[in-house]
Formats: sequence, structure tokens, C-alpha cells
Amino acid sequence: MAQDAITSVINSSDVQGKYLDSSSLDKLKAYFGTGELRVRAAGTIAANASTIIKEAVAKSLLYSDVTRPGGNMYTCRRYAACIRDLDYYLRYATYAMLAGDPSILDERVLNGLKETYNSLGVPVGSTVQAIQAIKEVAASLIGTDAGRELGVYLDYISSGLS
Ligand SMILES: CCC1=C(C)/C(=C/C2=NC(=C\c3[nH]c(/C=C4\NC(=O)[C@H](C)[C@H]4CC)c(C)c3CCC(=O)O)/C(CCC(=O)O)=C2C)NC1=O
Repeated sequence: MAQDAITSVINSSDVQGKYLDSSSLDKLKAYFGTGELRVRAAGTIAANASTIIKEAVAKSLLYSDVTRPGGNMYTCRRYAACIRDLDYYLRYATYAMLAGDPSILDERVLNGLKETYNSLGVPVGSTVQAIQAIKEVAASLIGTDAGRELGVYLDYISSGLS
């Protein structure tokens, strides 16, 4: 089950039959302390998602081998599939940022993804480059602090793919 920062510390305290200890409370303080920042960032991302993806693709994939004949992104159908995948990554990273927890990524995005990419010849290296470009473009819109919060989960997807 996908969880969030609150259920995560509650579950680990409950397993030990204890009240929240100081490190759990510190985690919650950090979570609530950045709440407004993360909610505002999620709004900005939602309003600019297609621009963020388009700019990230321009920075990372256009005019590279993947978009040339024989490349995995060549043809409209595959180009569209790639853009759709990148939009999934941004959307789910935004959910995870709001939850303050990566479990939703394991459950709904990364589960079986590496195998699917390998069987379809989707290049992981280029995908990771595009995800890193999303991180940069998004940070320039939402600011450095929120960009760092979002970046944690985009990096989580990148390492899950690699
Ligand atoms: C929400 C969870 C979720 C994810 C993550 C997801 C990914 C996903 N991407 C796919 C395909 C694909 N993914 C890409 C992506 C790319 N090719 C490149 O060269 C680029 C580097 C890269 C974009 C960054 C492409 C081109 C295909 C189609 C490959 C093909 O059918 O030949 C497929 C195979 C089925 C399909 O085509 O729809 C899946 C399941 N589906 C999901 O439901």
C-alpha cells in the first residue's frame, strides 16, 4: 500500500508498540514545515506540466540518436509514448512529493517497468537524461527548495530504472 510521511512514522512506531520518538517527531516537523511549499509547487507543476515536459525533451532528447530513424523515439507513436511516460514520471513524482514518501512510485510506476523497457528496447540512459532535464526545468519554475523536494522523487524513479 502506498503510504505518506505520517502513516510511515505511525506504522513504524506501532510495530514497536511505542509513542512517536523524537526522530519520528522530527520527520513530521519537517513534513509539516514544508507542507505549504509542496502544495504550492504541485499547483505550479499542474498548471505547467506540458511546458515542463516539452522543454525537458528539447534539452535532453531532441536531435539525439533516439529521435533519428532507427531510434526508439522515432515515429509519432513512439514519440507520443515517450512523452506520455515522462508525464507519468512528473505526475507521480508530484504525488510522492505531496505525500513525502516514495512508496507510490514503487507501487504504481516502477513495478515491472525495467523489464518492460528492456523488452521494448527503450533506452534507460536517455530516459534518465530526460528525467534529469525535467528536474532542472521544474526547479526553475517552482524554485530551488521545492525543486529539491521534487528532485528526490525524480531521482528515485531514475535509480529505480537503472
Ligand atoms: C503509470 C505507470 C506506467 C508507466 C511508467 C508506463 C510505461 C510504459 N512505456 C511503454 C512504452 C514506451 N516508452 C517509450 C519511451 C521512450 N523511448 C525513448 O527512446 C525515450 C528515451 C523514452 C521516453 C523518455 C517508448 C518509445 C515506448 C513505446 C515502445 C514501443 O512500443 O516500441 C510501455 C509499453 C506499453 C505502451 O506502449 O503503452 C509502458 C508500460 N506505463 C504505465 O502505465
